[in-house]
Amino acid sequence: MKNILVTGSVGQIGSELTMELRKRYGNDNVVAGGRKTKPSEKLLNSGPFEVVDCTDIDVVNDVVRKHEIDTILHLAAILSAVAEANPQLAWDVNINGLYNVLEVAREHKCAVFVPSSIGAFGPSTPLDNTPQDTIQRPNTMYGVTKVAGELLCDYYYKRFSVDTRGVRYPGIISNETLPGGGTTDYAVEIFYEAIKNKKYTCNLGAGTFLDMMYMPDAIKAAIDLMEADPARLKHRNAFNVTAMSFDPEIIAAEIRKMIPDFTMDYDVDPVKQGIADSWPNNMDDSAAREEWGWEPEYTLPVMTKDMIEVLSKKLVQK
Ligand code: AKB
Repeated sequence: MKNILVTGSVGQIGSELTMELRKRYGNDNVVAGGRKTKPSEKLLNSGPFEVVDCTDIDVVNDVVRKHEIDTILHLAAILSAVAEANPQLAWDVNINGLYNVLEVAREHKCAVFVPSSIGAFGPSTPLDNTPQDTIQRPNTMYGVTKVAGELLCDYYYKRFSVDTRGVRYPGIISNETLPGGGTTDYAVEIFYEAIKNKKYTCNLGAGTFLDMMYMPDAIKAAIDLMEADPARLKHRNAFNVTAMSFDPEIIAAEIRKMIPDFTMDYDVDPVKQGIADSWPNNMDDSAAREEWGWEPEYTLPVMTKDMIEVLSKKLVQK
């Protein structure tokens, strides 16, 4: 990776991944691509920024040519809850946008990282210890676009030798940029509300187990996979990766260890609950461990402590 483009660099993962890539590969060598949302000062001032709407292939092509990009980390996507509210938009961004990026990558011989998600699974998938290779019949537009995206990336690798790689991210917990319209967002919101108001109303019910990961591990997964020896990769796209699995009760109890008077009640969102119920409770990520040495650093207690410490300082400063 020498000259890198990150699409969706203003989003939850993109904003932190771009900064880490700039630290490792040089500020000027990492182009932050973003669409509507205003980029942070940090992102704007630390390196090149380009307005990139991935649904416009000419724009993607121009930016890749202008900056002599050899690697694209394609983070621009519509998340699960927004995708259910606007399936046409989700198809356009998640499928047509990905197709454009892959076509440009084919022409310019770029490597491409594309995140898939636990959303690529569905109700007929084995939901416990979900295997790497298993039934994928999602019943959400987000899931449909994620499975199609995994297959498209495999196709571009086999047919055109585009170096495509990807992971199936679980819910990502972070303290820098808020997630934008996912089903797992509660696991971030709970920290903000616990610190600000000592109470939280959860939109997923007790007993809803989902895989989760702290942002530093999510960044590590992307970079480690892109740096991995290609000869060892049997799966390439869509590696299961996870760091922890919990339900709302378990994370609330963990937060209570540091904020003892924190309380939580429930107002379940039926759409989000339906989506969450169709996703794995916990995935088997042994293929990622074997093929490129994946190993998360953050457990639930370590992540919770760090989230509360970082956010407490950040929210006081505001
Ligand atoms: C979402 O909830 O939509 C995302 C995801 C798990 O892909 N966070």
